[in-house]
Amino acid sequence: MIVFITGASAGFGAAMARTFVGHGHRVVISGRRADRLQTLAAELGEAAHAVELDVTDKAAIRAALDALPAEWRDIDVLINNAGLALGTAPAHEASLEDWDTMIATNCGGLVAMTRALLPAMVARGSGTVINLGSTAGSYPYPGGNVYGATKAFVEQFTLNLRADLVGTGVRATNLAPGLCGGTEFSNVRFKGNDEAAAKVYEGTTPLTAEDIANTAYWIATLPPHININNIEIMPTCQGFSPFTIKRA
Ligand code: NDP
Ligand code: 8X3
Repeated sequence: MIVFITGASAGFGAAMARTFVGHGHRVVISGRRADRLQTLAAELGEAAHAVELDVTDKAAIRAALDALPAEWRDIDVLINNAGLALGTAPAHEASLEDWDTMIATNCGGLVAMTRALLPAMVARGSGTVINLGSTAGSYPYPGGNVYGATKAFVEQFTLNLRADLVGTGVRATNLAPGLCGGTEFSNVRFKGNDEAAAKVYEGTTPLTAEDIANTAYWIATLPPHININNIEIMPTCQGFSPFTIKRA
C-alpha cells in the first residue's frame, strides 16, 4: 500500500509512518518542516517519500500531488492527521487568529486533501481515508471552544463521506483519541511553554503515538468489506466529568 500522511513531521504522523513502513508499506510523509521530514525519510529509506506541504494552502496541495513521481501516485490510504489546538482561553478572551488557524488546518486542510485524493480512489474502486478527530469533538471542556468544534466537524464530515462513498469501495473513518502524550500537541497548544505542556500529562499514563499508529494500521488493513465509521479511544486513566452547575 501507499499511505499519504499529513503532519508526519512529529507525533502521530511520524509514528504512523514508522508503523506502516515497519509492516512493509510505503509512505508519503508531509508537513511544513522540511528538515524534520528529511530526517524521517533518511531513517525510513526508500519506503518513504517526503513532501513539504502546508495543508492550508490549496494551490500547494494540487502542486504537491501533481509533482508526485509516477511510482508514488496511487495513494491507497490518506491519513488526514495534520492538525493543532492553539490556546485554552475562554471564548470571550481567545485569539480570533488562533481560531482561524485551527479552522483552516483542522477543517480546511482536511477537506482539501480529501477532495484532491478521493477521485482517484473512487475511480480505482478502493481506498481508505482516516481522519484524525478527537474526544474533544464529542465532549466539551472549558477552553476547548473552536478546537473541539473543528473535531466535531471532522467527525460529521467523515460520516457524510461515508454517505457519499457507499458502493464505491472507498472507506472513511473518524479516529478520535483522548489524552495522548509524547507528541508536540500540548507544546504547540501552549505556544512553546513546555512546562505547561508537561503538566497536562503529569501523574497519568496517557495514550502514546504508537497506540494511535497501531490503530490506524488496523483500520487500514481490515478486510475491504469492513468500514470502521468512528473509533474513540481514551487511556484507562481518563473518564468523564459531571455537568458543571454554578450555584449562587
Ligand atoms: P503534533 O503537534 O505532534 O503533530 C502535528 C503535526 O501536524 C505536525 O507534524 C505538524 O507538522 C502538522 N501540521 C500542523 N499544521 C500543519 C499545516 N498547516 N500543514 C501541514 N502540516 C501541519 O500533534 P499530534 O501528533 O498529537 O496530533 C496529530 C493529530 O491528532 C492532530 O490533528 C490533533 O488534533 C489530533 N489529536 C491529538 C491528540 C493528542 O492528545 N495528542 C488527541 C486527539 C487528537 P509541521 O509543523 O511540520 O507542519
Ligand atoms: C486532543 C485531546 O482532550 O486535549 O484532541 O482536546 S484534548
